[in-house]
Amino acid sequence: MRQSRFVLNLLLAGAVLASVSACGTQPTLRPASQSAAPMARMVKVRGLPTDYYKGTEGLTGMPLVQALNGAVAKHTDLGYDTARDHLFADVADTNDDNIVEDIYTGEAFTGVRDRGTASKHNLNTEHTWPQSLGAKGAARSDLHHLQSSDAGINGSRGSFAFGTVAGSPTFQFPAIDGKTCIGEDARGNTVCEPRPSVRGDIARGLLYFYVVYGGYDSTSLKNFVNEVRTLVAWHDMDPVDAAERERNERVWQVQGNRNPFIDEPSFVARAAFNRMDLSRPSRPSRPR
Ligand SMILES: [Ca+2]
Ligand SMILES: [Ca+2]
Repeated sequence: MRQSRFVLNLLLAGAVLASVSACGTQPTLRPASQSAAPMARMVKVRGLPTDYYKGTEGLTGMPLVQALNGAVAKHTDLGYDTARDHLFADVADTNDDNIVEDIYTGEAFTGVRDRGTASKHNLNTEHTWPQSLGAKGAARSDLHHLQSSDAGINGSRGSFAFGTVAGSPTFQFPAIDGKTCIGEDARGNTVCEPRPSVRGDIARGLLYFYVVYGGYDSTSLKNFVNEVRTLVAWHDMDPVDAAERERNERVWQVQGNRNPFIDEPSFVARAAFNRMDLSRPSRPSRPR
């Protein structure tokens, strides 16, 4: 694959200690207009049962988060092996061409059909909410926050929060659209700033994770409290597209629950994550 070789060369050139300026990937994506859309505007979404979000009408803030938890938390725990097979076979390959991209660079890997063929390409499973911060048990296998990633880049990201790199990146990975950087944010915390076209996807996966697992005692909100403002901004900058909707349908088909922020983007603004006290005890409950 010409594109694959091109990106690989870029990676080899770029995955070094960087001496250039900040990540610098000014978003060129159009701002979303749907954030302020009222619930009444909700469009008909393929596969979405008409009463799936029943009980969320008129709610905002933490009451909305708790109602969404009630709607989406219950799902089938596929187990880690089966979940990863689905990730590489269909969830991350929404156009069914057996080509799966690395989330952070867009590098294309051909002939990927399951976790075994993914592994041959050094492609592994990125937990956008780190395992060390609570993606354990059912959460470890929850496809809504899992992404395909080159093992090396996955390792470089480690368990750093997502955010905006302010100074010179420590690492940068050139991508097919911009680059993914790791470096310090304006407060001196090390963060990962992904390429622009996946920022919204990652944000919506993490907001889902908070809704479903935020109430677990084993879930650490250490990253989330620092990254949530950025995630909300990324949700607006990188709106839901057709491929992301198709991904949501495929997760729904295999694990039986949906990401509400893909189905109805205005839930993000209504939840008012920016103003929510994430540390208070009335966090969402454990899935039943
Ligand atoms: Ca594909
Ligand atoms: Ca996107």
